[in-house]
Amino acid sequence: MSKKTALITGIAGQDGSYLAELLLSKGYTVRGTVRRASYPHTERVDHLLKAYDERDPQCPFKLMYADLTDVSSVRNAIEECQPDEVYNLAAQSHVGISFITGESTLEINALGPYRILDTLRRTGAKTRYYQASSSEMFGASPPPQNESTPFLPQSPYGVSKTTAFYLTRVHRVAYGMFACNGILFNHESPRRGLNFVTRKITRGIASIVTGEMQTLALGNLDAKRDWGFAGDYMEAIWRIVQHHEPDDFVIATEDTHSIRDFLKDTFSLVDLDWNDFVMCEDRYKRPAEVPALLGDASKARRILGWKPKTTYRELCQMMLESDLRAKGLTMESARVLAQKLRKPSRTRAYPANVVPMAKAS
Ligand code: NAP
Ligand code: G4F
Repeated sequence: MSKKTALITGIAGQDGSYLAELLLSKGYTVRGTVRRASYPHTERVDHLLKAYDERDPQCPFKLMYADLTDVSSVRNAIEECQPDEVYNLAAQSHVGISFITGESTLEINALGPYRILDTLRRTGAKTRYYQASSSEMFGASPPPQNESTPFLPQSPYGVSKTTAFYLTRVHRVAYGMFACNGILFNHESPRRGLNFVTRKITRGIASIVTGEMQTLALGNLDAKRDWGFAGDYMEAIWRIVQHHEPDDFVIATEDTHSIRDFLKDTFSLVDLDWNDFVMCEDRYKRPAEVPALLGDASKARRILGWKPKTTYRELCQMMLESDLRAKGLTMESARVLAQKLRKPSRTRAYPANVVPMAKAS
């Protein structure tokens, strides 16, 4: 078993929680950063907080405060835990919101990694650094995308991640640091944030089935994404950091589906037709879109021996089951409830500002 210490920034996020579980299972001492404002919202890691006694100085799992916009907190975190590996997962991770909060997105996502890298460089320690880079950097570059595909970011988020990608490379090339990028395509789970499209849909279905919601408002349904399971992807990033030399890797399923497909494939699990429940609203459309993402992860397969275990269909099922379970339902009981919601014809009266998808062009 390893005796390494890992520092995970953004540990209370989707990926941070799965990575913490993985590293603890490998015998790591795990330290994770949360922001002051996140502290009461640690649902994704509460099971780990309960399992370990934080008062014990040797406790393998502890949270600490740090904010990537506050360099002194970044330095404190690194000095205090002296990590062998830093996994920088913290970010303003919502692409749509980055069009509204562009400045803070750049501050957190681009300057934040710089602050960590600069601190690590100054310590002179042999710490390995992982940067959570994103397929959003490919932007308008047509699929399939791999490590040689040009970056054409379409959003402030994409630009922030592209900057961080190059800052990571620069620290590797200029200072010989072990600094690597995982270019991860979309990965989802029952722990996905509520305002990302997959979770919005599966949670929406659960609320529709229980009668708490009648309709689900979404934006562009034509975009295509290469969706994998977050748990599988954490194994990939651990392998990137264990590789004998620092490098950049695309991590993807090599399978792509549109939002429309995801709607069809999840609503049909409870025998409903998504066209009866989904509205298209302009406020959920973005000023610029990434039309199609499909990763070519052959380098990771070849060099890291990594491939995803969970299929797209299993992911749809896993996410919907979890959201139904939170409402005390199983897939079977949801199907029974859903029977009453089936529409013989689409004759509903819609509010003036929304267009039923079946009628939208
Ligand atoms: P997430 O659930 O949004 O988690 C991000 C975490 O970062 C949150 O816990 C958040 O804390 C924290 N954070 C935000 N601003 C911060 C700041 N100023 N200082 C310190 N922490 C801050 O995102 P995720 O899906 O787990 O993604 C993890 C990383 O991978 C992100 O960098 C994301 O951009 C990147 N990525 C994700 C995907 C994907 O499909 N999931 C794909 C490619 C790359 P709060 O709870 O306080 O907001
Ligand atoms: O679920 P999304 O918000 O994910 P997006 O924009 O692809 O970003 C995610 O994946 C990136 C990797 O490529 C990460 F770097 C990033 O941190 C994040 O995890 O949107 C997916 C698609 C988009 O085309 C969006 O326009 O769904 C479309 N969409 C349609 N209606 C919607 C909605 N997206 C959201 N969030 N909400 C909607 O109502």
